[in-house]
Amino acid sequence: MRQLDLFAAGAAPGFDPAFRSLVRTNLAHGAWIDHVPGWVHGHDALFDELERELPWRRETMKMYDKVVEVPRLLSAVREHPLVEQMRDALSERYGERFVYMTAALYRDGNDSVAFHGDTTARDMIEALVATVSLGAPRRFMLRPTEGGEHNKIAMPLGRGDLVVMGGTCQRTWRHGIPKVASAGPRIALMFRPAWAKNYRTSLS
Ligand SMILES: O=C(O)CCC(=O)C(=O)O
Repeated sequence: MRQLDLFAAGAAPGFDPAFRSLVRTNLAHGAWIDHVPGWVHGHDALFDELERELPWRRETMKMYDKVVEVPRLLSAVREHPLVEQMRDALSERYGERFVYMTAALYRDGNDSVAFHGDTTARDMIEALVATVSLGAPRRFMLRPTEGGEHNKIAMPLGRGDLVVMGGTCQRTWRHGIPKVASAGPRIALMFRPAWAKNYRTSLS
């Protein structure tokens, strides 16, 4: 962790441990979303540091009979004092230890993640997933698992926003980041509890 780099890049990053601007939205079917706009301040410096320093890797996935590249870069996050402080604050607030910290880098509008419920969590009655968005905002979309085509919710997330998906959200809703014509880079910093041990981006 290169502390000096953080200060050189602009305002030193930090976050609001009191979650003062938190707004909860109850969705249908027992799902909910907590949104804390601008939870992280100095987010530009944190974005720059993580983009530069994390060991980003490419993954592939099977699509029909082809193996294609996953359209974003992925990394585990370890031994980062500020990210660990965020994890501890989230664990305390939500009463669950967020042991797995991972990151996804959406390099531009071509990078995306399809609608999904997280592996393992989508088979659980309830689960928590917290995401901090750094960099250029992207549209985070939600729709109910069943019949959600005309019932979509869009939230632009970036610049230090925190979102926590809870209740039945992984099972009864699907979430994703669609491709767009043009977008700056964005990092999603994700915090998941012990159930995520088989989640692919947690393993490296
Ligand atoms: O980029 C995001 O905010 C969502 C990422 C996500 O859903 C995932 O990696 O499972």
